[in-house]
Amino acid sequence: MKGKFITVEGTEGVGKTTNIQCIAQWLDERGIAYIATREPGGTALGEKIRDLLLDKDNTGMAASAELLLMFAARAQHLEEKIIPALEAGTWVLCDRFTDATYAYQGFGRGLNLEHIERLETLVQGDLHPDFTLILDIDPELGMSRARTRGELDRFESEAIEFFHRVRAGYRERASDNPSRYCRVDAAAPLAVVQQHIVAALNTFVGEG
Ligand code: T5A
Repeated sequence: MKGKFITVEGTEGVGKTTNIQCIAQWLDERGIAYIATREPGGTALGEKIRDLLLDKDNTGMAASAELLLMFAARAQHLEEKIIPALEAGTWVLCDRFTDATYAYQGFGRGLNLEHIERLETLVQGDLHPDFTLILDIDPELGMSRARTRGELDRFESEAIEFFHRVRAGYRERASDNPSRYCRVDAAAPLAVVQQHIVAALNTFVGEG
């Protein structure tokens, strides 16, 4: 792929949306062409699937149905948006990707990680992000930030123990593959968080 694929991950209210703006600015300053997108979502079909996934009326959704919907949205996203952009040399900046599936459906819901790996191979082949920023925060603090934005969605309505498992999943993935992941303490003041993010990006492109 000619473009680079950057993903941003973390538990609820960790500051992904806020810090994606910082990464977008870093790309703009270098004149790098990019698209910003998100999962679940990113395409018309994917956004409809997102609505189903986040709708808290869907309380009875089976964990395996949730997993398959995540990958259905991802398959569309890859074919319609991500792969064409990367092939054209455009960078892709994505708010969540498959690490979220391992963390939420694998570690959070307790689904078999090998099953997730098989779906990942089926849907992505050997395409993986080049750089993944994991914003790490105590879920209690993240949820207190998320609550300030209003009504909670189906995931945000989970018990706090769920998010502790999700966080542990992200940490494990980051420590297993330090060359792809950068874990940043997202409880720090925003300016400090963004200094770390810029330093990590500079290192990623060999400017650090
Ligand atoms: N999901 C997703 C899965 O289960 N499996 C999958 O495979 C995928 C792809 C939707 C849900 O889907 C699940 C996970 C999610 O539950 P989402 O909408 O991306 O995904 O998830 P949210 O975590 O809900 O995203 P949000 O946009 O709601 O939260 P953000 O973007 O992390 O947080 P943000 O930037 O809005 O910040 C929250 C507040 O904190 C402040 C901000 O100003 C804002 O008010 N803030 C800070 N305050 C102080 N200090 C800092 N350092 C701060 N950083 C931010």
